Amino acid sequence: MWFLKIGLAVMLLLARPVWASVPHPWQIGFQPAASPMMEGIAHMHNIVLVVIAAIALLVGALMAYVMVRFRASRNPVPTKTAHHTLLEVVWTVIPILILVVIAIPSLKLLFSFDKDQQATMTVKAVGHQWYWSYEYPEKHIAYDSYMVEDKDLKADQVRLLSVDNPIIMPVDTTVRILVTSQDVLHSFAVPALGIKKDAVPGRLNETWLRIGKIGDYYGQCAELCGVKHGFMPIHVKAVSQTDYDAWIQSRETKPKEAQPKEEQPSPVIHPKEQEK
Ligand SMILES: [Cu+2]
Repeated sequence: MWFLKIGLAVMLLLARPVWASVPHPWQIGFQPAASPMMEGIAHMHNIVLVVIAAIALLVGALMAYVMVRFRASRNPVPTKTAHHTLLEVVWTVIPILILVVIAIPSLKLLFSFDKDQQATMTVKAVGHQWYWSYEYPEKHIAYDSYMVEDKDLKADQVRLLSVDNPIIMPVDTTVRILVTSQDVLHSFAVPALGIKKDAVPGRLNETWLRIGKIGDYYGQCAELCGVKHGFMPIHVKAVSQTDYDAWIQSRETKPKEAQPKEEQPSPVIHPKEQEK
């Protein structure tokens, strides 16, 4: 069993204490899934991959057969057949059935990304040219999040992906995510969490998130939004509930000026009063 021991030792060496979801050189495939949504996407991807591989093999084999079997030297007098009703019905109906089989789990997955009524907290992400700002409406916390420049990069930070103020989220908690923009179209995308939601000025898009393991998850703006589009990364820091509570407390004890001002409700004018 020596090979098992070596295998285990290699795995332990490669294992990192904290999960960091970043792209790697020569990576193929997705970043490891860290949310139910991304697990669903990876699963769907695997199903479709099998289907398309089978179709490509079948069509490739048929083409090869036709090219060899009906080549000019082997088949000098070609048949004049132009229609074959049964064959035409079969090659129309089978692809439709395949599409229906793909569409059912695909739509189910798509609908599951929508609102989650069981969300216990809310985080709002607002896109700006060119940074993100985050709000925790229930806790009256709001702050901006800028990319760390190359010259300021610390050893544990990732170039073009680390930010000064990440989003802090507790693990195993269903979080409602609201996404909007203050200027142009942006898109809030974090691959390992399976999230990509357009940030549209004047519109509030909603989705949800439930992170399974503690770690750092990186994403980027996924909608071409101007010259610094590639320099407004997203860093989601998933922490334990205790660490999250401690972070909330540390934010709440900050001086009042640092917190966003409560918006003054605009006076409501009754339509009848307006007519007078
Ligand atoms: Cu953007």
